Parts: sequence; structure tokens; C-alpha cells
Amino acid sequence: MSYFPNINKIKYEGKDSKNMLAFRHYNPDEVINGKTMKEHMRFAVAYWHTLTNTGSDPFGAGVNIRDWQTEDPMQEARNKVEANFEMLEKLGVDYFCFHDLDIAPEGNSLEEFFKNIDEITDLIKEKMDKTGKKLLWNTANMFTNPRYVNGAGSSPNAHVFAYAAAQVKKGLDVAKKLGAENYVFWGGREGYETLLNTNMHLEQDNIARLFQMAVDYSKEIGYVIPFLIEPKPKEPSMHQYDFDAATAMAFLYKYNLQDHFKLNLEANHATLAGHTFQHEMRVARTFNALGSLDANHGELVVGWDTDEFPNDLMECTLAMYELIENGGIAPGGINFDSKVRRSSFEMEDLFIAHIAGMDTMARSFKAAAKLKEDGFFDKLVAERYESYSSGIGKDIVDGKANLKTLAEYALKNGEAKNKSSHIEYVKSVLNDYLV
Ligand code: XUL
Ligand code: CO
Repeated sequence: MSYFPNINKIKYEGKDSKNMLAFRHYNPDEVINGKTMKEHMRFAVAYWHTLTNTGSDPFGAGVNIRDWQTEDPMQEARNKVEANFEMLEKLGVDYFCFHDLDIAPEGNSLEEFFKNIDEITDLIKEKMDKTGKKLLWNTANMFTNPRYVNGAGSSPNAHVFAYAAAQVKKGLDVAKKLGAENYVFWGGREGYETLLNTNMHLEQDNIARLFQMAVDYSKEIGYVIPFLIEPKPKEPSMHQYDFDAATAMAFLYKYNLQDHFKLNLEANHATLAGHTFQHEMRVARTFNALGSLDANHGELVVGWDTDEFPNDLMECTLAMYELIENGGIAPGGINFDSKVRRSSFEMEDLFIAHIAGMDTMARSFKAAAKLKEDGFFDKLVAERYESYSSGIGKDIVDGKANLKTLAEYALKNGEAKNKSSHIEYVKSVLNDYLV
């Protein structure tokens, strides 16, 4: 059974191609700095946006035409597995990511949910073994079901906490069964609606307890992989505890979880936090905690989580530069946590959008590699901080200076002189790398 009988394996045709179903910039086999583009990018398809999303929004019904939809939820789940692997194969993408709820229906009890997960993951495993496709990460959806109205690990209701723990336990069993390379926690409703009735201290302690239990269980089952926190400032909660990269790191250090967790950073979540994707990646890098990426784009004029496929070359080039500086993204990857616009409702659009996103990321990666090769930022930064490479500056960074020696220096050497950064010129030359 094929869901995309009219689509063949997507080929690289070069930038002048007018074929919507061809790569114009992403050539998986092109070698840059000793690795193929495919190895650098480690692209992943997000199950939820690609196979589950109906295109509904708060103002209107679903619009997406999806041939795998049917009345029987288990049959639909099986169909989605077929469609997923057909897409991965035809797109030439090696990885996928899912929430438990994306792959299997909840049924009428937790027991039934787990049984459904077992059946569907058997099927997924069979397909993975046959095709060599891999699971970049999985996660538990602890935000959709009404029981999570007040959060999961942060719920004021201990019974709900237990449910969340059960889902995480199952999630880790699934990670082991399918050889997931990471396990993600996005705290959808782990935050507060209002502080008026919130015990913030207990809620944060409890989230940390849930994380620690996950670390302990992963050791117990002998399947230790990076845990990733995905920061997001708000939406659906009014305030989320994993507000941004810096906040998430402070949390990890406070609870001594930093050795087990890294960050899964999402472009649109950065935007919502009032940051850039580059900023979030830079912060993570300063902690050596850049784990994986959710690639998408937030529409600045709209102001909510629009999850567009990446299309902004400047934003993505600066992000890819951080990735290169990080020495790559493995064992993380670039997961398209992106959804087609509501008006792009045809099945084909799923391919067209992924191709566009992959082309954007590939172009950006190439521009970033060239920036690195030319030492564009390296020179700029080295020059700017030159005063720390000798004399009094070197004493400061070597820990040989103190307030007395520095006061002596300042008194003796008169007023400090600064240099212009000519940043307008820098940005103008940077533009040259994008096109
Ligand atoms: C929501 C979001 C999630 C996570 C996984 O904004 O990004 O889909 O990526 O739970
Ligand atoms: Co995400």
C-alpha cells in the first residue's frame, strides 16, 4: 500500500530546478569538511505535525486530506506507520521522533494505551529493522489528556503525577525497544496558570523528582541515553518553568541533573522567549549542553507558536554556525517540529514543505561552513578581545590579577580607549554569505 503513489524518491536537481518535488540545495551525498551533508544534518520527521495534525486551529476545523485517516483508531495508527516509513524513504530522511500519543490511541484505560503502544511499536520496530531508519527521540505526551489540566510532574494532584511517571516509564521502555538516541521532556503544562494558588517550590521539586526517577530507571533497564529538556516560555501554560535555555540550565544545576540532561532547542520557542535561535544555542553551548534541535520558524508579526517550516536564511545560518562550533549535533539531530500552513492541505505538501525546510537548512549549513572556513567570526571576535591575550588582560584571565593590581594599573595608565565595532559593515558583509 502506498500513500504517495505519485511521488518518487526525492532527488537533488540543483538550484535551477523548477521541480517542487526535488532538492535544490540539499545534496545528501555532498561532502563538506569530511562528512556528507546527510551526516551533518541528521534530519528527522516529527510524527505529530506530519501524520497526526489535522490542520484544525482554534477558529476552524481540520482541513488536511490524509488517506491514512479512518474510523478505527488502531487501524489509523497502523496506517500512519506505513505512511511514516514511506515518507522517510522517499525523502531520504534517516530519523523520526514521536510522542506516545502520536503513534497509538489511548483507548479506555492506561492498560489499553500501553497495549496499543506495544502493538504499534512492534510494527515500527519491524519497519526500522527492514529500512534502517532510526528513532532520534521519543517523548510522552503529558499535556493533551484532560487529566493534565494542571500539569504532569507539576500537577497539584499526586495521582496525576503517578500517571505521568507511568507514561515516562513506558516511554523509556519504548526508547530501549526501538533504540532511541535521546529521550525528550517538553514541559507542555509544567508551569502555572496563576501564582495565586501555586506552590512553585513544590512543583519544581516534583518535576526534578520525576526527572531523577527517569535517570534512575534508565540505569535500571541498562539504557542510558541523553535526556533532553525542551525549553519554551509559555503556551499552553501562562508561564512554563523551562522558560528558556538559561532557565532550564539553572534548574538542572539546582537539582544536580546536569550530567544526565542536555537541551533540545526549538527556533520558535526561542522567538516566544524574546530570544533568537542563535542565542539559545549559544547559551546551551556555554554549558556544553546543546543536545538536539527542533527546526522551525516563528512568525514574528503573529506572536504565537506558528511552527512554520524553516525559511529564514539569516536565522538558520547563524544557528548552523553554532552547530558547527559545537562540533556537530550528534547524537542529536535536526527534527522538523514544523507544520504545513493550513492552506497547504494536500498530501503532497508534506513533501514540498520538508524539501523546502531541508533546502533552507542545507543552504544555511553551507553558508555557515564558509563563514567558519573564512574565519569570519573567529577573526572578528579574536580582534575584539585581543586585550586579554597579553599584559594586564592575560593576568586577568590567568587569575593573576586582583583589585589592588588592577587599581594600580588603572591609576597609572590613564583613560581606557575603546574601538568602534563597525557592526553595520560586518552585517553587510554577512549578507553576502547568504546568497
Ligand atoms: C511544542 C513542542 C513539542 C515538543 C515535543 O511546542 O515543541 O512538540 O517538541 O513534545
Ligand atoms: Co518542539
